[in-house]
Amino acid sequence: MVKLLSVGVLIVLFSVPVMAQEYEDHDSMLMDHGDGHLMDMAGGMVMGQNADTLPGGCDRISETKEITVHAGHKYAEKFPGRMFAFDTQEFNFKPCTKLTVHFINEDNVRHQWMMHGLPKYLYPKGMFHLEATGPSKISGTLILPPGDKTYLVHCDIAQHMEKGMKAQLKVGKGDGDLPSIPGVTAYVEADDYTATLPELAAKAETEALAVPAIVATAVPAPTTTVQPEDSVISGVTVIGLALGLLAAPFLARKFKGLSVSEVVAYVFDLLRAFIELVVKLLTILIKWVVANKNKILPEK
Ligand SMILES: [Cu+2]
Repeated sequence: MVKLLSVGVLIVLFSVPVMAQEYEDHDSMLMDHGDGHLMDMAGGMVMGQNADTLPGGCDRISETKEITVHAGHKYAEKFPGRMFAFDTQEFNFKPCTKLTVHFINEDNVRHQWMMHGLPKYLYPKGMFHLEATGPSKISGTLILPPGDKTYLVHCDIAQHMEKGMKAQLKVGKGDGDLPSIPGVTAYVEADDYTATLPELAAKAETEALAVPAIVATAVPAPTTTVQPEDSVISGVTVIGLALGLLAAPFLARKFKGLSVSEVVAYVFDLLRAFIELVVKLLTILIKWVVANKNKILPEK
């Protein structure tokens, strides 16, 4: 019993430092490479660090702010279809704010908090950029420019922005909203789940009601213009149209009142019957070819 207890105590003692080391802190290990570029050997990086140079148009630092931004898969769970996200999608600061960002990456991959559109004379490539190979924490400071502007903040690792790691930072009133900010603005390449089969069928029915007038005017056309090729094409077109017209209301009526799953089941049933027919025809064809081959072979 004493042995068991001591083992338990040992396990607890050993797991404490492990739990404490859940996040690697890059801040204490960073080496200054000059030009606001700080880096360590563990995958932590700050670019565009600027804690003292005022951007043009700023007389003084208006406010000193500190924020902590978390990044990770779990923050995307509330946004359908997204894989990664920051815990905050919109930031707002006064012009000329001295901003320190503590960036905590909670995933086991690399994430960034990358801000674009800053003045290039002060920030290399117009960027302020925190990068952390997680799970870890990294901090950086910048001074925001004057004026009302909306800045893009994202993770530049391939597909992470497209999969949701995107935010906007408004200085002053900002100058509009950026697209595809999870929970803020509409997703630009959103899938459309609104059109269901019964709705499409109903649409086809209303279109079918509108089309007969066109057919009526189209039919006499081949008789007046005596051009054989044209009349063949228009004849086929008219037959196709007529078949479509006959089929559309039939299908519309058939699908009306059915649930989506019933419609899908019906379509699959049709498909199955069609495939069975094709397979049957193919077997007949193969049998016929093989039979003919057998007949030919002895003759040689
Ligand atoms: Cu990322």
